[in-house]
This record gives sequence, structure tokens and C-alpha cells, in this order.
Amino acid sequence: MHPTAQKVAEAAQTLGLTIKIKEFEASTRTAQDAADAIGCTVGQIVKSLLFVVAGQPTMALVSGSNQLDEKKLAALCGVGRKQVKRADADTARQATGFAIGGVPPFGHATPLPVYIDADFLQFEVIWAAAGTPNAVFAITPAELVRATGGAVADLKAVSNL
Ligand code: 5CA
Repeated sequence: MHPTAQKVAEAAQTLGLTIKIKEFEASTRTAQDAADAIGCTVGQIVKSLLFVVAGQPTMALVSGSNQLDEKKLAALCGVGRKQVKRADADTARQATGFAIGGVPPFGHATPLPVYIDADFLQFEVIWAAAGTPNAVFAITPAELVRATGGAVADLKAVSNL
């Protein structure tokens, strides 16, 4: 296993979770790539998205089929809409310890508040990045909530078309 994926396996173990990491030849860099490699729906892919909320790096775990509504994240964090910014790649790397495309939902370099897309609860199993753009692991939504200590919330942008 790639040493960076191994780090994620160890972080899971520390949290009392045993995860089985799957590494692919093909890319799992994007939610669609991951769904194609795994053979699941894109909704079952966990996007680990980093935002900076009033200066605090904050992790949003969003279903692959949803876009995050920054207004909703701001409201959950009790800040104004303009206090929510997408983290750039360097900030994401610093705060999480992982490069974009492989950021896992836990095991981060710094403690991060976590918000979890409520749409995950409809699935029996979902898949998240395991540290590299070729590695993923399966987890139940309940385990994801427990392991991250995240708050489950309505995060998705609703199209007004
Ligand atoms: N391995 C896959 C699925 S498990 C994965 O990591 N998906 S992801 O959605 O969590 O990570 C890719 C996301 O990183 C993209 O959706 C995009 O929102 C974000 N991203 C991509 N490039 C950049 C960039 N240059 N700066 C900030 N964010 C970026």
C-alpha cells in the first residue's frame, strides 16, 4: 500500500475503525473517477472539501452528486456569507496534511470542524478518499459521523431552475 494511504489506515485504527483501503490503477481523483473505478453511484462518493470560515479551516463532506451551498455552511457556522471561502490548494494541504484529490475525511494534520451532507444517510455504504488520488475506502454513514465527530446538516445547493 502507498505510505500515504497507510497513514489513513492508521488514523482510522486510532479512531477505532478498521477500514479496508482499495487502491486502483485508474484515477480516483474526482468523485466521478472514483465512482467509475468503484462501480458505485457518484452520490455515494464523499467529497472532502476544505473551506476557510472566518479564518478557521473547516471540512465539508459532501455527496459527489451535490454542490455545497456556501450560504448554508455560513449559517451553520454562525457567520456571514462572505466569511466562507474555498481553501486554495496550499491551505488545504497545510490544514489536512493531504493533497487535493486524496484528502480523507479524518486523520488531518490539524483538528478541523466537520460538517456532513445529510444526503449520505440514505446509503448503506459510501466511499471516501484514502490519502492518494488512487485510493478509497468504504464506510457506513453512521461510522463516518462517529469517526469525524461531524455535524450532519443540509449542505446542498438547490438549483432554482
Ligand atoms: N478522491 C476523490 C473522491 S473520493 C476526491 O478527493 N474528491 S474531492 O471532491 O474530495 O476532491 C476534489 C475536489 O477538490 C474538487 O471537487 C474541487 O472542489 C477541489 N479542488 C480541485 N482543485 C482545486 C484547487 N486548485 N484548489 C482548491 N480546491 C480544488
